[in-house]
Amino acid sequence: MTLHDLEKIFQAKIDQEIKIEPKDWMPEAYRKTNIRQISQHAHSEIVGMLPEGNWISRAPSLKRKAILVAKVQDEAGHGLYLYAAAETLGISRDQMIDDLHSGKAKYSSIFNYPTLSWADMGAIGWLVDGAAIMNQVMLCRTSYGPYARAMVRICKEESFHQRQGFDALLVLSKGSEAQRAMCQDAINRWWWPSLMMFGPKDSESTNSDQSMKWKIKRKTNDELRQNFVDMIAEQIKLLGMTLPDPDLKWNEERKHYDFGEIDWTEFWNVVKGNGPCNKQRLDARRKAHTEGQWVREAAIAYANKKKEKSAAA
Ligand code: BYC
Repeated sequence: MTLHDLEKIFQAKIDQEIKIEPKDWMPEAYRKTNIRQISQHAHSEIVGMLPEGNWISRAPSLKRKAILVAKVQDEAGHGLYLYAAAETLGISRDQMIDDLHSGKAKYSSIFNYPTLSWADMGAIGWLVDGAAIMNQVMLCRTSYGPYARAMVRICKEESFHQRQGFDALLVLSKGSEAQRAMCQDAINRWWWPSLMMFGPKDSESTNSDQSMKWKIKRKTNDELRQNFVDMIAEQIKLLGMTLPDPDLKWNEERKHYDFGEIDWTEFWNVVKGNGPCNKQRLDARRKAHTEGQWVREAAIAYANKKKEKSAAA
């Protein structure tokens, strides 16, 4: 069979909604783009633990602390499912971690912003997890089987994350003047970076066309961003707060909200490593990896001992 035939069979499978599994033939570029996206997604989950981890010791009540600990642990779990899904494509966990630490692999721009107040925990849950779910619901139907299956479980947990974020903000929005101001300030700071999570405009998105043909992505960056704006523009009314965009307005003709221009210079600056917290985030990941070396060594030694014991029995 020629390469052309194999590619035709592969695309026919995708068109018939048959999932691609690890041992199936796939074009090298399909393998590569899945490794790129899934590993970047895994890195985002792990780096995403840092801004929220910052507030665990300062949560305002036992209840909020328990919720936040559970959420941050969930993010670690998501990272693990996703690293495992990427490993089925033939890349090792070590390689992926090295690529993150060396700055070769990207992770979501959103996690390079600081968490300045307790209200940021609410804004992250509501806006950041809200944006993440919008994108991830579509990924439950992505064409690569292991990625799609990982996403189903992740999405269930993300809905809880978004809900707890909205709930935290709702309480603040009904509180004192200072609490309301803190809530509005967090929304103001997280709104535009949340819109950037969906990636560059479709006209600038280098991977979208091919990823849509392969059904890795099912909706474009701009489509998902618009869906997110439409959802949040309604939900904010329940909080009695505002979004920091004077151009946000319902467009009766389009049946969507119009919104202002994103600062793309800021987006690319953060993606290229020059955001407010890029250095701090990578330093924290590298430090955790170095300090966890003994745990990995101990786990390997224990596994070897167990293997020797069962071989001797
Ligand atoms: N940040 O061609 P494009 C979470 C890069 S974590 C940084 O449109 P694509 C959570 C892009 O990689 C949720 N880089 O790319 C965790 C590409 O560069 P390369 C994270 C970005 O892949 C803890 C270039 O720009 N979600 O939920 O077709 C606590 C051109 O872009 C960004 C995922 O990772 C960005 N925002 O589409 C709370 C979802 N955007 O790689 C919450 C999985 C773009 O060619 N990923 N770039 O060098 C995706 O769905 C897609 O990769 C994207 C981008 C929609 C993000």
